[in-house]
Amino acid sequence: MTALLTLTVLVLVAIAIWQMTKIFELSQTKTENAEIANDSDNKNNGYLLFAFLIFIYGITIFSFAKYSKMLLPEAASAHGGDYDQLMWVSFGIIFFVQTITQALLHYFAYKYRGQKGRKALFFADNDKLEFIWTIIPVIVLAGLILWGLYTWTNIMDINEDDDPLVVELYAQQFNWTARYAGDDNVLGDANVRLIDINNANVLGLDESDPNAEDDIIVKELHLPVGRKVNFKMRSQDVLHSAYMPHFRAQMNCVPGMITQFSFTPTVTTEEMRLNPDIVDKVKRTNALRAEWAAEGKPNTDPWEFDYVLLCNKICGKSHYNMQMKIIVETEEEYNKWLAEQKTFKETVMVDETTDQAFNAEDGVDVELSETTSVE
Ligand SMILES: [Cu+2]
Repeated sequence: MTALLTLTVLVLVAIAIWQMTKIFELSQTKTENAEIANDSDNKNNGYLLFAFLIFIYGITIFSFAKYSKMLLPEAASAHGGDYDQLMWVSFGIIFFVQTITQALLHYFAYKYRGQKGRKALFFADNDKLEFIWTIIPVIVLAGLILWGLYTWTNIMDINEDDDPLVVELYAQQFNWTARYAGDDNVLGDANVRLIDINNANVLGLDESDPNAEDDIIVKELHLPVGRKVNFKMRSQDVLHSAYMPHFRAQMNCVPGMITQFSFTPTVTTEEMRLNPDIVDKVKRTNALRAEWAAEGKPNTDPWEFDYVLLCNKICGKSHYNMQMKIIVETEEEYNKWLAEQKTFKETVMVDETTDQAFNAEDGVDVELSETTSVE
């Protein structure tokens, strides 16, 4: 009720101001119509265009100075360099063209502003001009598109050559699970209908498929540096997207089908932690966290850099926190870690009558309780 009254009062005040303005205008004795822009109005608008141009350039320089540090560090995958190069060349061309066209656009709008007695020139066409402004974008765009297609084909070349590591990324609201193909490097069949939470078969592996026996299910992704990884993505519920920004990799996870992406990690986690951009970012983040800790805010433990797998499709209320840690390490470290993990056979198929067989240490049990508690 109060809101309605306030609104009514505001509307009445607005009407009163409008009426008073009208009366004021009518009371003025003037020779020319105030509704039509005169030379002085046009000139002012012309100068305002220059002011707007300065604003555009200013905000561009400001953004570069303030936010460049937010950009990702150098790519940590074999194809990442090509991807970045394509993006930076596209950015460069857009930046160059936009800087020049904005200046011309605003300058000409000022130069040919309305002036008493000035008439527009009728200009039918100019073949030469039209040819120039058609052929330049055609050549530039065709070049970018061809280069983009070539890069895309190279990146999306998923094959079984070079003995790739086969890893499944399984998405569900709101967490990730990874599955290694084991000694045979072949993932066992899986189906969402075979999921048996009570028996810890969280990914719905087909227990009758011999390929599933040596599969290893984990909540932390370890990758050996320099070895190609073929990812096979599945989703349990809605559209998710497996996004690994440091590796310049992203692929949608679609319920009912398997999507794929492949890349070779080239920089270990330890090496990336020494990258100047990362060192700087960690320093800035931890300075901020120290400030928050002083104010008694939660979640202020010092942060250490890690690669992450994020979800990049808004998939529900906890989408923002749907992530999994990725650790890139040497072949030896990777093999050592893998040897410590239990296979599907060891965790689920050994004794189907008890939940005790399930290894509580690898964290999948935590994931189970989350799965059942999420609405
Ligand atoms: Cu998601």
